[in-house]
Amino acid sequence: MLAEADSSSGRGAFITVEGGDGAGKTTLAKSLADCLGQAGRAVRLTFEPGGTRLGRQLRTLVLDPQLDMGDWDETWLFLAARASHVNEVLKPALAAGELVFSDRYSDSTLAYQGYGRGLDLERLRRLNAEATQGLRPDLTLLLDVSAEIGLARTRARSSEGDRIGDADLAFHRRVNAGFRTLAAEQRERIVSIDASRSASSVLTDALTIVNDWLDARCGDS
Ligand code: Z5A
Repeated sequence: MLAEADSSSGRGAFITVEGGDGAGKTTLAKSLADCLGQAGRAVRLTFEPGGTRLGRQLRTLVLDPQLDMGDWDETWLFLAARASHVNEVLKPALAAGELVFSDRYSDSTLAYQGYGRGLDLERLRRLNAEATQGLRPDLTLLLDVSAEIGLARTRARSSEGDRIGDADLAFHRRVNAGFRTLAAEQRERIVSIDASRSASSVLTDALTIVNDWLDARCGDS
């Protein structure tokens, strides 16, 4: 089995933003990248599935509501998108010393395919480690909001559904509970933020967490 490693072997820092549908990840990741970029840091904003050309094609397939697929088929598509993301975007950006924000990464597979679909968590962890070549986030911001609030936000934004977003409420509740379990298990890496509040309150908290983390990391080196 591949050993998991954080990005500290490179010069950059790898921060992921996770949470259920409509938690506000994309909104937050963009704002964080803007704020820290304006503060003079070399920042890279990327996302899954879809941070590469292959990833965007796989995203279209995996979210297509007209396409039936098994739970493991779905999983392999997310893992293939992740493998290309690691090779083409994440590793080069971290090697160049960038501060990388990824809107979703490997915790999403544990939450959605593991806790949501009920697939074997240990197998998913092993496959994640292979697809990522052991690249773990240094810090993860978990946007915690109820499935009801999250889905109401995404449905207010668009009536167009997708294969995973359209799953029933019980599925989305399991996903959110799964994210909370992951956060409780890995307090050193995953920090939860109450995302039921305004986007500006969420951003303020996230900036404090990230800046404190960056300062502490700087002090350690
Ligand atoms: N998936 C998976 O199953 N396994 C995996 O391994 C991976 C992913 C990587 C696509 O991801 C799907 O793939 C996703 C999980 C699954 N499930 N679905 N569907 P995605 O990230 O592209 O999809 P998403 O989570 O549904 O993204 P989203 O709908 O765009 O949600 P978001 O990024 O968390 O929220 P947002 O776009 O920032 O905001 C949504 C709306 O709420 C928008 O109108 C905002 O203006 C508004 N908003 C944002 N923040 C707030 C606050 N704080 N208050 C009020 N309104 C807000």
